[in-house]
Amino acid sequence: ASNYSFSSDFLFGASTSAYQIEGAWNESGRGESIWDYQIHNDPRSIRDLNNADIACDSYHKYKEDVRLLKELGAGLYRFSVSWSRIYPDGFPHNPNQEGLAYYSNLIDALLAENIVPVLTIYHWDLPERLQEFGGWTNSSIVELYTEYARILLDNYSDRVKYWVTFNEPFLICTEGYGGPLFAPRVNQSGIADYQCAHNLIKSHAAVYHLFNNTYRSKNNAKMGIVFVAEGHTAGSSSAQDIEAAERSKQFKIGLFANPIFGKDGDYPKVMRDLVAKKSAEEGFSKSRLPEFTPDEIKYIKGTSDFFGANHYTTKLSKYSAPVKGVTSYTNDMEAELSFDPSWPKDPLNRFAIVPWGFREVLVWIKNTYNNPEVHITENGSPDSGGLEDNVRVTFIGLYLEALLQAINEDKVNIRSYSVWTLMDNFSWVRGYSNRLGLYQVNMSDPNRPRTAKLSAKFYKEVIANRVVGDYP
Ligand code: GCO
Repeated sequence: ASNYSFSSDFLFGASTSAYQIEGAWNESGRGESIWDYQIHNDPRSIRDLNNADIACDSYHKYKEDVRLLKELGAGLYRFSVSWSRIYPDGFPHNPNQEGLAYYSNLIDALLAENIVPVLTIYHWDLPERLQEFGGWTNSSIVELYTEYARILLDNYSDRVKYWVTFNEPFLICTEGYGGPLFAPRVNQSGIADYQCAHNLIKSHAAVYHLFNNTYRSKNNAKMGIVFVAEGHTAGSSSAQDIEAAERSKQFKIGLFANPIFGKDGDYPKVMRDLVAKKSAEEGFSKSRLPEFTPDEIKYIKGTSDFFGANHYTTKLSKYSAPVKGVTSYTNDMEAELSFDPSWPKDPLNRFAIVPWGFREVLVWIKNTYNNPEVHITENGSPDSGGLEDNVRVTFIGLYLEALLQAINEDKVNIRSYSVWTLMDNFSWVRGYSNRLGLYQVNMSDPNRPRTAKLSAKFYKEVIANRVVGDYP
């Protein structure tokens, strides 16, 4: 237990995402997303051969979800909107009124229980039709995303206090457009296609300016963005590894955070220099990393009211010499990431449990981006889903204690903490084999019943008492 407590205005919550919980994939006018398309055409791309056609069936059971949040005493709920439930083919025409009504009803149900809605505009589920035009690698996505965000702002900015433009741009771009697993899985050779990052950052800035100019005043809301905020600690005390740890954070967090939160904006200098050098060696006529014009740098800088941090684990970062002739994001980074074998892991052996690494990366964010307002938008630990989730209780206890140290000793400006996730849901390529919920969902029961695990009871106590209770 820690001798610190959470202030009365600190918000506790839980996060989910549309594709992972809603189901009703083709009901009430929803169009096909890149994940529907991938899974329906290649079921083997999901490790347990499952799909999210029904998932937690939250499209029909959202009132029950709100009841779970109320039971926890949650102060906020972070959820995402499915673009293809609003504009079925992604293009801004014939908005789907049933889709607009679903999220309006969810927001009203939350407000009725004094739960603050945190709306994520994009959490990975691009309408498939837009991917046929290249998706995030086609610069026309900027305008399409802006029009999608506009209709959400028109409909919900009277009630939504916190807006998030994107969830984990790092995974959207380096996995979706540079890896073999995540939809849409183009560039499977790992070609570092920074075009996705370039268009995504411009999309974010365009929507922030739209929000700031036209919608913010409606109820003094805030808009931000949510990043993968994985910890990277030097694999040894050598100068090379200490530099590798900084460089890998600049590549993994800074790629998206520096243009928005950085003192001078633009991509991190270490990235611009390294990718330009490699691109020349590879025979490219110019750097694979696109350039922002001076006006774009100014337009993008400062376009966020808060820094959303998703944190699961920490890795050792060690210098890794670039391999000639390989064009990939990790090769550009010149660092290899690994878990120290002495660190404890979750029961599925997916993440190392390193609470001091959480504190370390929060201090790095504070120092690197001039002490922004920080929200912990995801933090959790996977297992195979039993009700006696003692490891998850211990994980949350340890990480909340690290959070209290970051707030009270390092003075990091952290305003909220949300567990990933409210209930067991579709964990992308891991299907339902990874369970991260505070509530168990029985996926073989058509009613998808939710049952509180030990961690829900533990978290409820933390929220009620504002201190971290004893844990196993
Ligand atoms: C999972 C992951 C979560 C989600 C979330 C990421 O569910 O398997 O651990 O982190 O992927 O959608 O933002």
